[in-house]
Amino acid sequence: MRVLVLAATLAALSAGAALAAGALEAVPEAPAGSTEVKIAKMKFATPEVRIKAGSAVTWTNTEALPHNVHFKPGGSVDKELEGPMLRSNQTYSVKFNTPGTYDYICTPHPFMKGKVVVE
Ligand SMILES: [Cu+2]
Repeated sequence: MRVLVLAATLAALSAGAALAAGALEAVPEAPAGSTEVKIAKMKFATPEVRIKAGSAVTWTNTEALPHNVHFKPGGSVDKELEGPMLRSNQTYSVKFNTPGTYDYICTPHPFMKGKVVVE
């Protein structure tokens, strides 16, 4: 019985941790199975990607002009996330914990738009 109570407590704690992490979070490295979106010619080459909750998207800037990925609050975005400017061949990864639709732009080029649909 004590083991069961402990297991339930641990489950509750990890659920709390997932909530604390928010709907989306930057991760330091591209996790295995991360979906890649290339940035080229002032565009997100795959403007809409579909992933499963708990997986990640990794953006790679393939051109000399710096770009970033910027999620503003609204829709499924519960907290603003503005990625660093990426130089050529730099990457940025975001993990999506909650199903929903996440729109983003590039901060200096707001006409660059993309969307991550999390199922
Ligand atoms: Cu840009």
